[in-house]
Amino acid sequence: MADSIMKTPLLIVGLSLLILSSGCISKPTATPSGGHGQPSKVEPGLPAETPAAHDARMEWWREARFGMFIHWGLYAIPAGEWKGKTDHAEWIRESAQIPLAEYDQFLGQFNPVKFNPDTWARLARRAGMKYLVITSKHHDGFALWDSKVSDFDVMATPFQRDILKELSAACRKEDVRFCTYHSIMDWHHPDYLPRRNWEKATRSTDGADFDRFRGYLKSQLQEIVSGYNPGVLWFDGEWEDTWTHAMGQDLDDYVRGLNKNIIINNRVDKGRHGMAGQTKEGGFRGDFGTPEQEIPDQGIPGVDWESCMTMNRHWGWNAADTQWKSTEDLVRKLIDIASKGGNFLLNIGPRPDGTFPDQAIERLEGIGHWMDKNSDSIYGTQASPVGKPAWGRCTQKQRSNGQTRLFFHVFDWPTDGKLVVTGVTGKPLKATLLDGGKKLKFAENASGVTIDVPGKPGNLLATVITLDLAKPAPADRNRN
Ligand code: H79
Repeated sequence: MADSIMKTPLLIVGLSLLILSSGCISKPTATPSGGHGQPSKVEPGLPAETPAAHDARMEWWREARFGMFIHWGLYAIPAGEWKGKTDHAEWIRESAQIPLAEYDQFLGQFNPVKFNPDTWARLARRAGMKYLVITSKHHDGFALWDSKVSDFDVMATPFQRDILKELSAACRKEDVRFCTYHSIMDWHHPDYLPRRNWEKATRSTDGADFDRFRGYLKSQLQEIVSGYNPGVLWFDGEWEDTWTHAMGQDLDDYVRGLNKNIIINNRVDKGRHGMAGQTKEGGFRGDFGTPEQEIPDQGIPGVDWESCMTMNRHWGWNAADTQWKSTEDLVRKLIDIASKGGNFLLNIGPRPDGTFPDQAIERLEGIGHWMDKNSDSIYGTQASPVGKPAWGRCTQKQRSNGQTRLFFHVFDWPTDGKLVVTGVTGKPLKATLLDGGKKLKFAENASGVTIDVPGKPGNLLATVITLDLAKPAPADRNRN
């Protein structure tokens, strides 16, 4: 939703975060069972998962580091504008207080004739994205697939094409892992409670049954999991009081029962720490934390997390939004996130004709251009062992020969041709420019390593320099 709409609640959340922020994040333990990037307490339901099984299930996701979010639905039609106000998006039914009968009329207008799933999947792959998460259903309740349990779906529109079916097939072809976002909050289903404050007088709750809604949610998820095999189920809209911890556990069990390899975000349960997104302690479900529109200042060792972010100021298509982040900013955000051990889920809000905004395509191509030469410094990497250097960021990889490779992402190129790295432990063996492989001279000194670099950066977005370190144990013991 637009930044401006949530100012008051965000202020309250911000204040409570300040109070709650220290020491509330689960750390990995050696005990078995599911949960949030690390095993957690014993829960009702499914048998416990061993740490090794958990690592195996998370492997592709940890390796991937970069994915595409897609927010698409009926709300793309008004393009963020309602009665002269242009700051709406996927929340428009709520933020513009559109009565249900009026919102339903978008059904007749949804006809994205230029939708080409192959183009979308190819744009994701070419940008270097390894997975794609599309809104199967956002808060408005509209289903992008042929749902047998709902008439509020794409088959009730002139388009009559199953978008999830086509996009999941296209993703398979392009080797992009297909995933789905599914909102728990539902402003359309008669059994969902509560009603919006402003519609309480006009939309009766007579006969509404939240348990029946939970059955509906499960039926839809069963259709999605069995029909399109998403690698991740990305829940949202879990914060209303009607959704409880017990319901979160139950839904997590249900979905994992449908596919034991599926990865589920922490918004299935009630453990999310506001927009900072990490999971509070206390046995809450979810395989990863979900910071929204922010990047945690420091990485959290041993905890899986993914920052989701918009390219401009809205998730859904907003024709008036011109505040696009630059390609440089986006590449550096990806690097920053990788250097802290997280994933980056970067959003696109397609237009109602089925095309991506031109500005989004331009940025995807720019990121892809950088990734073509430098993706080795992102995929399968781990958080920086040297913190945040003054000139940029660092990621690392363990190599099959036992050495460690550090990747230095230089944002501010040294004017004296010397890249100074402090805090490196281990014997440096070899330094290169990642793009092209040119060897660089280096010298060890008391504070670390100084690498001789060319006078100008090879890439203005970020130039990557590698430094290989000898196998830790014997080499380190021989030093001094
Ligand atoms: O789908 C996109 C947005 O529509 C949806 N999440 C992304 C991925 C979203 N953005 N903002 N919101 C939902 C509004 C949520 C606001 C809050 Fe709360 C609910 C603020 C206070 C209650 C959740 C719980 C966030 C902080 C605490």
